[in-house]
Amino acid sequence: MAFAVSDVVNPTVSDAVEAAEEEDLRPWQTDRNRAPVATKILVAGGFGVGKTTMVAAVSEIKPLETEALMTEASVGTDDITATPGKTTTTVAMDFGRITLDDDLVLYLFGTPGQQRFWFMWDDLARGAVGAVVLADTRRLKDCWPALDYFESCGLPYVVAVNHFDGSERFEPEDVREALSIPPAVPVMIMDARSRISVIETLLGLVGHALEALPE
Ligand SMILES: Nc1nc2c(ncn2[C@@H]2O[C@H](COP(=O)(O)OP(=O)(O)OP(=O)(O)O)[C@@H](O)[C@H]2O)c(=O)[nH]1
Ligand SMILES: [Mg+2]
Repeated sequence: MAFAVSDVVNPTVSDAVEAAEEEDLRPWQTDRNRAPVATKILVAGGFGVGKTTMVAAVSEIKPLETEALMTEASVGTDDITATPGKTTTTVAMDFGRITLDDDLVLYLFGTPGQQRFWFMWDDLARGAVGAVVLADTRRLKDCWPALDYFESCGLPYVVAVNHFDGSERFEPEDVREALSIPPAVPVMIMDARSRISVIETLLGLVGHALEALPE
């Protein structure tokens, strides 16, 4: 019996410890003299390009994910040939947070990839300082709607090329040319699964957004 109880209790305790470790308080949360700059960043791009993966890879809090299982109803609508292992999709948004330096806090909002949820973009974009548009070189045109959207609303953005295993590698300048991305917009290679790689992209976006600010 005791054995059975410890079986149940142990995972709960370790889960709590893990959660506490994950959600360690940052200096800006404990020091009243600090006034961190809080910024909202969007993570956008086509269906299954790695938006949820990117937010989860970098978030210092347990990310909010709104994943729903994909059913047969999505066959013919959502193309999973490039990501055959994909069984879920984001139906509202992803949410995560990262403290970049002690006084710069980024709140990351991942958009839903399926076209039928694009009506949410206006709400998600409100108040954002910039966006990361993820691109998969096997399906570059999937990121056109996101590029058009940020171009038309004037929100600073960077393009992050998320190379999937087995896909052909391209240089950032090749992707820029293929997508006709303006010279001022940074194009970077990123691995959405790697925290360091995602942080590099976010730093690039913050720098680009600061440059875009009026003097
Ligand atoms: N090999 C590889 N797989 C990746 C990479 N990024 C994401 N994946 C996988 O690709 C699949 C899709 O990733 P998601 O993060 O769910 O993509 P998403 O853009 O959030 O998808 P939607 O919300 O449905 O539009 C998952 O199975 C990930 O594990 C990557 O850089 N390399
Ligand atoms: Mg997602």
